[in-house]
Amino acid sequence: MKLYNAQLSPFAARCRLAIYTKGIDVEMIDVGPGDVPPELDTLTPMHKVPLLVHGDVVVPESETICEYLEDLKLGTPLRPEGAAAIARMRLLARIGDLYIMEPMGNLFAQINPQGRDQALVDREMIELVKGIGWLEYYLDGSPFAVGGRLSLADCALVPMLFFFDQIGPMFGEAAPLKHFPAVAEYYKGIQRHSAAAKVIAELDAALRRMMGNKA
Ligand SMILES: N[C@@H](CCC(=O)N[C@@H](CS)C(=O)NCC(=O)O)C(=O)O
Repeated sequence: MKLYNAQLSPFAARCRLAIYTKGIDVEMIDVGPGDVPPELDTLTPMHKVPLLVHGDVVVPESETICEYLEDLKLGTPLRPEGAAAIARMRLLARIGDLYIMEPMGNLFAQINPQGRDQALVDREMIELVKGIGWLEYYLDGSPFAVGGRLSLADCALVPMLFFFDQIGPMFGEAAPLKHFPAVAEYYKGIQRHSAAAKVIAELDAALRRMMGNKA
């Protein structure tokens, strides 16, 4: 099995967290900016990472990849028990995908203060804060998003919260998580999980490389 991966991509990081926690053997093919393996475009017209290739099966989209790995029943299961807990897991991941990653992606494009569109930043910040506020409602400060162990909800949320924590200061908010105590408590707790800590360290290194390259 191979994963076309980018170390800085929150979507690829979500899949890496699932893969590391499951303890399964997946070859990582790193795709850098301007360094896209030519076969990628023959595998999908979507031109995005992550992309999983498993024999003849080609799976784009981080959530679909994570659910596919679950359905293969390899390694540690990452779905909680019971319909209600599974619905909660999917809801949290969906809040992240639809209402957090969307404004965060738009803000990420505005990191450079030169040429920044402040009206766009103000608009997207309102949306981002709204999305994190919904997480605040649904999280209870436990170290795992749902139940007593890591699930696909954590795989989705950990990379997002890493970026939320990091980009706040770039837009004048030194400690953005302090406004969301349950989310802050959760994010602190989940970092005691070794695979989550590993993915956060990888994102941190990749972000520093990117910022260093820009400087
Ligand atoms: N919804 C997709 C988003 C994937 C995505 O946007 N990946 C970015 C990297 S963070 C990408 O490959 N962008 C290249 C492009 O859109 O051409 C997922 O969940 O996997």
